[in-house]
Amino acid sequence: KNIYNHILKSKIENEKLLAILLDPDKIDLKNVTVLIEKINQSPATHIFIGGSLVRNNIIDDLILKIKLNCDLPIVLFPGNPSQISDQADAILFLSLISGRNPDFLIEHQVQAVPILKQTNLEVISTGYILIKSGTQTAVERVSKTKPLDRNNTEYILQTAQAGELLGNKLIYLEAGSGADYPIPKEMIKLVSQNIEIPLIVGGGIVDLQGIQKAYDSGADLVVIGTAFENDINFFN
Ligand code: 1GP
Repeated sequence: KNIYNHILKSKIENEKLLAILLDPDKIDLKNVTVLIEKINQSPATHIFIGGSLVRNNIIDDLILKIKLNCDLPIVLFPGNPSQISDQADAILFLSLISGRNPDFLIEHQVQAVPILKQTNLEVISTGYILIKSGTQTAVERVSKTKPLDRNNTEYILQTAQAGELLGNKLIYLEAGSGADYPIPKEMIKLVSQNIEIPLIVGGGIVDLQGIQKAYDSGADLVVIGTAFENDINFFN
């Protein structure tokens, strides 16, 4: 159980981290070998697995297949408790603190406990903050919550700080998968400079410059989903 400690150590040593997000609904198990080959050639340090809605029940098989050929830590990034798999190494135990839907603030977490207690997953408490970034994304639709207004930077910072004070170990600034635009660099800067815990940034990052920009602004870990999904040679 040392995934969080590694993230913390990387933050202290200013070593930037990169997660590739795999949505089980968008993956054909037959293509996993090629996918893993590409991930192994990429600068990724973590694999995140999850989605807002996962309909196809391949999470266990997917993780087992990844583990055959890849040593990267596998972290669940679940949209709901049905996406928990004992085969992963850790889970981002998310609370959608930007929203005001009790299901995503605490009910899903309560429902997840009996499942989690039967696994060896490292549980990493994460304050998840959705920021309005163009047209509606899946997180907004599925969680039935309003993303925070990207112009209200003070309120966004206060939300992140509230998450930290509540004991979250990570803050995740989310634009939403496939968002029209990523989290602005000024916002990343403001939040990263005013919290002590590591900062994850994701959503709408479509090129390598976007990743670098997020790092330069203070992101400790960047998540790439759609761009890699659309082009497995993204990191070439
Ligand atoms: C979504 O932040 C992740 O939860 C990744 O977003 O698919 O836009 O890269 P993208």
